[in-house]
Amino acid sequence: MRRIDHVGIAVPDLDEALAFYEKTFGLVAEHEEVNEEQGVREAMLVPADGDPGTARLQLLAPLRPDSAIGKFLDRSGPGIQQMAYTVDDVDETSAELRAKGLRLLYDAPRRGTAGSRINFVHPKDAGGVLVELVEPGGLDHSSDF
Ligand code: MC0
Repeated sequence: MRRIDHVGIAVPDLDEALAFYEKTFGLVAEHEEVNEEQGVREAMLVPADGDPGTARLQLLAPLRPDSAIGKFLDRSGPGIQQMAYTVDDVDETSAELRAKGLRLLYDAPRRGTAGSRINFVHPKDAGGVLVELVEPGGLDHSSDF
């Protein structure tokens, strides 16, 4: 693991959550996108005048009730849904974790935020925390939004 990439928070309404985080904590969106496959509309937030290398806060709103975020909201309500780590090579890290006996959710990495490649460790194998592995894409978040 290189660093904490982002912490993902499930929210019912992305626009309301964006307004709340900006007004309350001074966090602003540097990137926003819809990921149909994951069933989310999401935004990556940073402190307005913060350290550019800081970990991001990700707000995740469901596109459909039967999506991962829709189910999470139903079961637990809004709150922290995932902890994401930056890795150099998601295939390699996934293989290492599988070899340690952890269940990875996907056989092969899928597309994440801003062209990243992602996989997840099942929360039951990681102390009750859904762990996301993120191999960053080539896209600069800020130019994308
Ligand atoms: C479920 N459980 C969790 C959990 N989700 N525990 C901690 N954190 C979570 N987020 C627990 C349940 O409470 C249950 O515990 C057990 O895991 C099995 O639940 P399940 O019925 O299988 O739950 P499902 O159907 O909701 O599936 C959970 C699973 C799913 C993690 C497999 O959410 C999934 O596939 N997630 C990966 C994709 C994802 O999260 N996409 C949205 C973010 P008990 O004790 O009751 O048995 S997209 C994203 O993040 C991208 C855009 C990006 O960053 O680039």
